[in-house]
Amino acid sequence: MRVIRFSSPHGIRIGVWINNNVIDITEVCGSPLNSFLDLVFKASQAGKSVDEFLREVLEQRRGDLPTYSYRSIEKCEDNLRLLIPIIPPEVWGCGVTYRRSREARERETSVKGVYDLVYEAERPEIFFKATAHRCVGFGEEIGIRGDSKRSIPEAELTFILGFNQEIIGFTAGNDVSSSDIEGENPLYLPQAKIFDRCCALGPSILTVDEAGREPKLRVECRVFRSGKIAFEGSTSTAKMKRSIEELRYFLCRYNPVPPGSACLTGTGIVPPNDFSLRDGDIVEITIEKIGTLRNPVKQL
Ligand code: DO4
Ligand code: MG
Repeated sequence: MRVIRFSSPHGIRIGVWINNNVIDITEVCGSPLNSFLDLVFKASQAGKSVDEFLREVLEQRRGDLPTYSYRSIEKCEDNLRLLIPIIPPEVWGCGVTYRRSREARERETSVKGVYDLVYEAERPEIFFKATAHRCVGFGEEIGIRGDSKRSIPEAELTFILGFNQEIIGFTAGNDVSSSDIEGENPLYLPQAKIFDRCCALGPSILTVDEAGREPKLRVECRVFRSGKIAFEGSTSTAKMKRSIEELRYFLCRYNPVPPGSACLTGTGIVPPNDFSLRDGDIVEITIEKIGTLRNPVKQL
């Protein structure tokens, strides 16, 4: 199933998104559900998977639960607003997991060979990407650095970790990056990756029950400038060199990543070298079954 976090005149809500309907499940279990992690916890207390738990709740209570149209939440109608689907204590990123990313980065870097090496190595590239207060949700501005000449969106399938470092769901992530800073020297990677509003997540969390552990999903990225498409590209997670489990394993090895953390799995879509995001652009990332994450760009 697909779960969203949104606000309504009643406060912050958790909803199940089915077709164009969002069913508010915040009040279905004794104490209110505050987050997707809460839902995972309540389901496990009941000895059920999240989808089993939700199916049971919907069978028993669907008629009495407030229901909204997803479009009205997306458009912020009636005091409704889509929120980041989880507040991640940590966000990590994986790199060079697609051939396209390796080739584009090898072309742009001043230090030849590092991307070729990591693409072939047993150990993947995994880097620290963001904390919750650097992340934004649907409709919020993503940042591009004022000291970068080439900022790009990176559309990435993103997994969310549960209480035991297991994957509990997937969302879409935008690993907004300053590719000229990264290209100048790979040691500048933290500055190319971590800054104000450097990561967008959303719009929903697709449960692992529905997605499976190794989902093969179409990923699309579009950038709109003055109403026209300035860049578009697509890929499929089937083209990823590494498995999701391999990335999760290396991320969590000797590393106590806290529950609710997110990990972006790398991009298979890289805009051409003469493209840079600009203030006022709109970036849309669509991942099959997860939905479309849309964010305006703000030059920092
Ligand atoms: O190697 C630098 C970052 C790579 C990355 O972010 C990606 O491949 O998505
Ligand atoms: Mg990336």
